[in-house]
Amino acid sequence: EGFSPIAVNTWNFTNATEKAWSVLSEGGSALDAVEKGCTICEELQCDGTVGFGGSPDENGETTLDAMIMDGTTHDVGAVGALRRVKDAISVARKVMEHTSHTLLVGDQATEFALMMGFKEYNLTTDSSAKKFESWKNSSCQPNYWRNVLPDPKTSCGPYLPVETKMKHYKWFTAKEGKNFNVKNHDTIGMITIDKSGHIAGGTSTNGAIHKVPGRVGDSPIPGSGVYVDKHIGGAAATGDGDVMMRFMPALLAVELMRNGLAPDKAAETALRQIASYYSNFMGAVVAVTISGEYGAACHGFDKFPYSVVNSELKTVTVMNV
Ligand code: SD4
Repeated sequence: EGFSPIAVNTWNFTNATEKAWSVLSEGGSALDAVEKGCTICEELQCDGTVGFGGSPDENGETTLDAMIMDGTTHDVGAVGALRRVKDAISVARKVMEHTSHTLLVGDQATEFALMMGFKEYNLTTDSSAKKFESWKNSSCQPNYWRNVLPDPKTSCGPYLPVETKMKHYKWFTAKEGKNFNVKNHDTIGMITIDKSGHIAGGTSTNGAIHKVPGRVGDSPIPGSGVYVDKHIGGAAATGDGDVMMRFMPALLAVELMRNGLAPDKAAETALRQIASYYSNFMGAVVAVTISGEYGAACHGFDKFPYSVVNSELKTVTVMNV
């Protein structure tokens, strides 16, 4: 039984799709395709939201989340809040291949990466330093705190380093506070299927801009950022990860396809589930069946472009939903 290779990823990150396709069309594996494809986005700093030099946290540091999943073995490797190493999805693959763990985080993920031969870099660039400075100097910074002084309604206030917040902020237990988030939501999430029918999923992101240091998003969480099952297909999610990871939309989309839903309907239903609790969340899901049907849905975005290539399309094509 022949499978027809396909690569699908979130957003119009076509260089990544192109790279994955070049691996697949040379007979390479789904895992290599997804790793190499996502790596391209890490190198190109796709939209400033993948790779080094993007989304500085409240201390100005860029940290990375990434995951890789092998749909044939159901093996997963992931890193969360990876510091000072650029190659997030490749480190995730080493976690999968050289440990029996699923997720390593923070400084110790960095130590693991260095042990595996990856190089240490400062992930700050002129551009991320500028974003941090202008956020710090604005009178009302969008941020992710809630129920906290000085203004519990918006969490607006003068910039304070996190240590100072810990000492001097007053914490509310009431649910009156509302966080005032920035919207920067451009993770790469990719599904690949190779000619032997192996399916793989990958994600890579620098997360949410101005996040509280230590924050890990949905992208390195299996079932949330991406999920693949050799019998059914795969799905990947992008968007407001703090909310989305509470619903495991990638897992849900795959399970809905198992029950016979088409990929676009499965994606839409997974997002509806989230919207029933968080009507204002922003997010999108792409989904693919093991036989190569694909589709996507979004919520809260005007439109959501995603990139696809298979042997019918021949060239990488951007679809819009
Ligand atoms: C996160 N989901 O860390 C990621 C951010 C993102 O498109 O861009 N998603 O919440």
